[in-house]
Amino acid sequence: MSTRRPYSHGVTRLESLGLHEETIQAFADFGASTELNAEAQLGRVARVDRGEVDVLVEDGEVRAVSDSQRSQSKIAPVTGDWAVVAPDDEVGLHIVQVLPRRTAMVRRDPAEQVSDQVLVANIDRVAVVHGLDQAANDARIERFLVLAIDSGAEPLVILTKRDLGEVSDEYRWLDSVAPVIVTSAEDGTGIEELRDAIGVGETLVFIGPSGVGKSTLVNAIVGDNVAETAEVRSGDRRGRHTTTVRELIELPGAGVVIDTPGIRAIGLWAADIALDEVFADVTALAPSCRFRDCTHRQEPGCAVKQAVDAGEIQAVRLARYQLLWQELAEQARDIELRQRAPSTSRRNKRRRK
Ligand SMILES: Nc1nc2c(ncn2[C@@H]2O[C@H](COP(=O)(O)OP(=O)(O)O)[C@@H](O)[C@H]2O)c(=O)[nH]1
Ligand SMILES: [Mg+2]
Ligand SMILES: [Zn+2]
Repeated sequence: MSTRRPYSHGVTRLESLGLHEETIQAFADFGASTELNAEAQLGRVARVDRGEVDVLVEDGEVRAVSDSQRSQSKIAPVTGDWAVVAPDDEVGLHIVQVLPRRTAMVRRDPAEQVSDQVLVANIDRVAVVHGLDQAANDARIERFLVLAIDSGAEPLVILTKRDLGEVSDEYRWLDSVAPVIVTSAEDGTGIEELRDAIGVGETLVFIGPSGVGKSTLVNAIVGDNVAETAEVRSGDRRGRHTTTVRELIELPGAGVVIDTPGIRAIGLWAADIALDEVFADVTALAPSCRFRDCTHRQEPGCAVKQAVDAGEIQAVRLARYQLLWQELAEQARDIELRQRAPSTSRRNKRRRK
């Protein structure tokens, strides 16, 4: 393998797809440590469909087999991953290696209390999408924001469907946590602003429940430039209305956006620091509580309780913070229990609860 080959031409494409120096280095290091097929090349995973993966490479898109299932020790690729693809006699084009992730959005595995699941990788911005046609759902937005910040990417909130609803005072708290963009696909409000938020080579992922307008935003961002639209559409065999997989879409000359299917249940995973950031109004007061380990429930001398009594913090917001905090604390305890009893099958342990 030559580590240079993939960059000899088409370098701008991989760069606009978000290729960073550290990934180039990781690819070179991997090539130096392994005997690789001369055809091996670097690419970015656009979508994963069971064992098959679509990978954007320097001059197009290839479909490769992910053999992480055959080999348990291998990291399974997710959308946004940088991976080494190469042909082999047995399975054809396949994913040889997933390169280290710069950032990753991780949730608790919905099927397992004590393991995690990477949703997307190498993202720069996570846009939490909420529709203004729906009632404000602070609990959901807070949870998604914790997930967003925990990924290592910059959070962003997008309030869609401005034509169908007002941006009431209920949304004001968001301003202290993340930038907010208000959009309407109906009249084009905020689309330019959103497009400007995606720098060259940057990756933005949309998250939120189904129906809030994530795919519509993707189309609006891409559709403004007819040539880009044609190019993106030609590589897109699926309709956009039913987003079933996490899908990476190229904005030629700009960056990439990742559309996701609606995520309803999202368990947090070891996201304590991000939690404190989303609830900075609460956590900033904690050092003033009399007890260092104050839970802000019944303790005397609790500065947070005082702020609630004074009307500075809503009691419901404190309650939501405590709920998420408890979720993470229970998870940490479960993980510790599992580590102490390594012989117990994870599944059995889960069932017994
Ligand atoms: N009125 C209005 N409808 C919108 C807007 N954005 C999306 N929609 C509609 O909301 C529905 C769901 O949009 P979609 O993009 O599929 O949502 P997703 O599930 O989050 O990807 C579709 O019928 C869209 O036409 C908007 O800004 N205004
Ligand atoms: Mg969609
Ligand atoms: Zn307290």
